[in-house]
Amino acid sequence: MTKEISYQKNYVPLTRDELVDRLRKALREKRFQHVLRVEQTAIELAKKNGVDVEKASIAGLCHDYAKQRPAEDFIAEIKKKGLDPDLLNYGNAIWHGVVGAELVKDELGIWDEDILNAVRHHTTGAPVMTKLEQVIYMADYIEPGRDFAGVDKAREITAADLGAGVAYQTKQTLEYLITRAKPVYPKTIETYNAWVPQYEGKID
Ligand code: DGI
Ligand code: FE
Ligand code: FE
Repeated sequence: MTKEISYQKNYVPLTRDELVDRLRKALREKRFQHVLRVEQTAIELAKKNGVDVEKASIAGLCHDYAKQRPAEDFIAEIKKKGLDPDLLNYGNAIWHGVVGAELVKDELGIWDEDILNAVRHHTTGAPVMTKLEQVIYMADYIEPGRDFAGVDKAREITAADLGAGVAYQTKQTLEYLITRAKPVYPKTIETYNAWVPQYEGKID
């Protein structure tokens, strides 16, 4: 059942309906539907893990806000905010979260650092993540529209232990990138070292 919550805490200067409209305008239909599913999955995981449901809704809706922006928007934002120039060596896969969070701040008026970090880290994870960041990282991976090999295992592990879910996704993603000879963003490796070895034997 879809849960629509009414925002009470001023994390965003918009109602939920207005925020949903902004996402609908920023994204193609398929991506917009993914964002709505991530929101619902994030709300469920938030309730289970003692995370603020309002933050989970906002971060779930906003996590891919910048996904369909042209490269020049990200490059301009990297320069404007003085972000790490190494970012210029990557592309949309990394930019839409790390740089996308800056666009969420500038354009949607969201200043809460926990929400912004959840957007920032939703693709790569981070060595230290709040419960909200873990919830968004996992909701993006296991929302009901996902159907890759291993997603049911990811759902089971995450239902039992949110942190183990983080470790499972991080290991799978690194394997996927290496198998395809893709560049690995340094933060992804830091996430791997911080999360995966401590779950050795429990996530395979
Ligand atoms: O935006 P979504 O498709 O909903 O999901 P996402 O933000 O988790 O992006 C997943 C993509 O990002 C997937 O194709 C793998 C890629 N990715 C994750 N970590 C890295 C990465 N790509 C590169 N090049 N380097 C990484 O470290
Ligand atoms: Fe994403
Ligand atoms: Fe996503």
